[in-house]
Amino acid sequence: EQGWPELERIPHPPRRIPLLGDLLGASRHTPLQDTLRYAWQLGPIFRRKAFHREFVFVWGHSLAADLADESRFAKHVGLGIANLRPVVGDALFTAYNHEPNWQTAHDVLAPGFSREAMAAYHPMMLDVAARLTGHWDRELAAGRTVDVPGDMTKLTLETIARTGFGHDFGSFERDRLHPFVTAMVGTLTYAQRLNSVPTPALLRRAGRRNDADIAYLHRTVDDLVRARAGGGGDGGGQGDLLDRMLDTVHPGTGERLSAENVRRQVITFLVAGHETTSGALSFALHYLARHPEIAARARAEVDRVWGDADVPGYKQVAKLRYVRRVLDEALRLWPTAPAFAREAREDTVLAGEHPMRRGAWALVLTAMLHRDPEVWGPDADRFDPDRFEAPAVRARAAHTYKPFGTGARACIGRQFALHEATLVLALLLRRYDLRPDPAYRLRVTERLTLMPEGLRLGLERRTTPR
Ligand code: MNH
Repeated sequence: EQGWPELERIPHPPRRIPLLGDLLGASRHTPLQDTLRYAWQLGPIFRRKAFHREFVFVWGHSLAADLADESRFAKHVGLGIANLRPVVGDALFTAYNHEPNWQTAHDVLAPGFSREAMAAYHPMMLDVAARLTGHWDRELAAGRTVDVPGDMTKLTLETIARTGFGHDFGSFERDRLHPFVTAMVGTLTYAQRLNSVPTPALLRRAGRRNDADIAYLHRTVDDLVRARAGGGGDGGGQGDLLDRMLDTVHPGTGERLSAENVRRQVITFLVAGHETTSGALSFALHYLARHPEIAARARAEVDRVWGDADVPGYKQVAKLRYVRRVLDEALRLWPTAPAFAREAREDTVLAGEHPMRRGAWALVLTAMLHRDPEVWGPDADRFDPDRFEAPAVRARAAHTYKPFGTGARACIGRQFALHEATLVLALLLRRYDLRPDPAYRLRVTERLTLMPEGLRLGLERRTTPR
């Protein structure tokens, strides 16, 4: 039972192989990019079969807009997300819509993403950014190029750990990844692999390593919580995410988050709060290095808005409209969370054409929606931040740009990510000229998120005008 009574009307790839369905021949390392190739061939809605299950994919803008209708559709927790539940259970990202802890945690944490909270995080974000530029200055002095995705991942992990939980992983002071990151990436990779095998039994060894990874994540977070509860931790007492979770009693229900739920939320924020932002920064830096004229425009804006200030104030970040558009455009071409799933709340008809039963679901392929030629034109593959100038945005149909998902379950960290990434891009543009490796061709790796593989940039310290 697929929940799509007229499934046979939805196009599918020509080659249908028993058991493995359409997945045979697809690389297990790039499932998203394989699906994107099918999308071009098969059109705005299509299906693929794997292990006797049909998966429906949607990317046409009118279909995607209909799925954004919150009265008829909601987030679907399935596939990769459901596989994360052994790690993070009913925390924000992985909660089923009906689980009470979603609303409780959402209400407790929402003020942690308010404008006031963001202003309080701003100086901490500057501190972490200074560790990045310190590292880049040293690489530059040693005549080395920099590892963009690696360093952006260190930056964003340190930022969320510091602002959220007053914790310091010391990422810039180590040669290798912090074991927490290794364990986190391990569980993410395992979750993705679960999607490409018919039964977890085939991954028994990897499953044991996964159990060890999860145990390590739990231990680390429990230490962090204990330190805070004991009054320690260098971010304690200033209303960060951890304080809120430990202290807040929900005003409506009188509920408090359990210790187990807090653990799940901390892991969720450490994961959700860094990979995606790191990818967004990395893609943006790739395009800035490739388009010197765009980098020059962005830098001119930074110089104009920041003036002589050595470091920008909180309000000077939101004024960087063009830098922000560079980021928007990077997230259009490579939305680092490249898809999200929607399910029917009741029996309904998708876009007046495809009947769906209650609970039937589809994946919205954001990465394709963002290149729909009917919305973005025949040059949709071209990097052009001007697409996000206000008149162009106003002229565009609603629900055509969804890097942060949609509806009640959209990204709670959106403003956080945009503030952090805009700030860091601006600091880097102000400090360095970016020199791309002319031989580099963009290759995109997939874990649960997208990242430009092997991207290294040369740097020159900028001398003029400051
Ligand atoms: Mn984030 C949900 C993308 C940064 C914390 N995030 C989502 C969703 C998308 C998304 C898409 C919706 C997924 C779905 O519908 O299943 N998030 C991003 C991107 C960036 C990002 C592209 C950076 C760029 N996210 C962040 C940051 C944080 C964060 C930073 C935390 C500080 N995101 C979350 C959480 C959720 C989420 C928590 C789940 C929200 C909910 O379901 O209530």
